[in-house]
Amino acid sequence: MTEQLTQSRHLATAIPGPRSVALMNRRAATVARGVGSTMPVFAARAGGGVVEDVDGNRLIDLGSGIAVTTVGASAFRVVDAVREQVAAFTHTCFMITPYEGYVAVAEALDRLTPGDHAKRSALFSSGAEAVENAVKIARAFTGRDAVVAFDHAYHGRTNLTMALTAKSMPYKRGFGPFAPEVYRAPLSYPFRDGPGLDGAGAARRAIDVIEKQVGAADLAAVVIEPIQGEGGFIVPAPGFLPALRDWCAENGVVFVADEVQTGFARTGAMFACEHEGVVPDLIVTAKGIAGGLPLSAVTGRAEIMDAAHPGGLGGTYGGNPLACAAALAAIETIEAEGLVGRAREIERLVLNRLTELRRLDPRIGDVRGRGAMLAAELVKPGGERPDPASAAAVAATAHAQGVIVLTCGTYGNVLRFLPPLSAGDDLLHDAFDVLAEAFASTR
Ligand code: PLZ
Repeated sequence: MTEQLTQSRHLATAIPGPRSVALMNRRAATVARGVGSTMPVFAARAGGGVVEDVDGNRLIDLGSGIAVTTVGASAFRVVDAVREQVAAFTHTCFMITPYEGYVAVAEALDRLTPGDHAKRSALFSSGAEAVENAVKIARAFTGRDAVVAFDHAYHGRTNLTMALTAKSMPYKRGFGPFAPEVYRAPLSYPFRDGPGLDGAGAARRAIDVIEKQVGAADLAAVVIEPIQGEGGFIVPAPGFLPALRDWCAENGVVFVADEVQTGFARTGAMFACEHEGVVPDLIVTAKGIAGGLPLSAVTGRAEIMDAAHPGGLGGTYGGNPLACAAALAAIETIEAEGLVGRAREIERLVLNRLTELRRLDPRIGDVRGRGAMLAAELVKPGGERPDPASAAAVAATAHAQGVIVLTCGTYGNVLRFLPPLSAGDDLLHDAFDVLAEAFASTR
């Protein structure tokens, strides 16, 4: 068992404290400035719903390291499993001498992902790497080149995934040329589409663009986040995803769900596609799969997955044994502790708090999300004009009071809430008390 961190917010120094300031100075002299950080605070320990910094401050974690530590940082089953594995062997390379953990993770993915068709999986290390492999596999299966991604999409920072990602700053500017044969279709964004455009209408709009500008005959895959993450926690209108899925099926196009951020209990279902009964051909997972260790996967229909020739998929570290041990323990934790249900409880608590805040603050134009993936979109009162300055001010005020909160969105105007599912109600209420004050003091 690991020592449990006290589950309360505690400010021992100003944020950042002197030790963090000293580490920030060392960092500035040696780490490339292109790598950013939300807060100038260095972590010492984390667990439950708390991150303790090097100055002894305990911060409430509403970020989970960007939706990774869904079971909590250092969840005890993960720690025990990794300890056991690290003592046995750290690496052999699955492509040289395989090991059981990799196979067991593939079996778990087979069991947990939507659909009861025959499936296969391949494991990788990062989300972007898995998205790239899903595209490789879809191209091998269809013999077609083109890939469609959506407005506001985020799929990673590698060359192909930069092309799939929509937002120029900070992800793409100056980093091109980008991979060819990537096309962009309009998303369903209910807050900005308005009530006139339902899910079916938004799907028709997207499909029209795809048919006219790409053509199904050349299209290998449609890649979509069932709820967009970095793009602003955008939940498409009901019917949008199923209509796209059906169009893909009718046209021999591989439907790829990027559940890197939404997967593994985060949205109050094991996978976000389940909320609309959508069964993707390929599902990409990462982040929450392994309790903080780097692991990602592509899982899907056996005939599609096996279109890639033997030796065509892999990588030195893909399905690293420590990461596989962590994944099995994280999955066991999700199931043993009923974390899918816990995500739904968190949804109720946080939505109540956000709805209350919205009544008091006209800058909150929209409150949305599912499970423990919730957001408030800030706008100039009375309209839809994005208000990124308010989002930044509220976040900075919360940071200073010991609450880790992230922003996102194409316009940078969305406050997003991604607590670990191991965070207790008292902690969440304290965090939202701090946020309420942050809203009041920045009005
Ligand atoms: N697909 C849906 O959310 C990663 C990125 C943070 P990697 N999101 C956090 C940043 O600024 O780099 C993400 C995602 C979705 C793919 C990815 C990429 O996953 O593990 O970061 O490569």
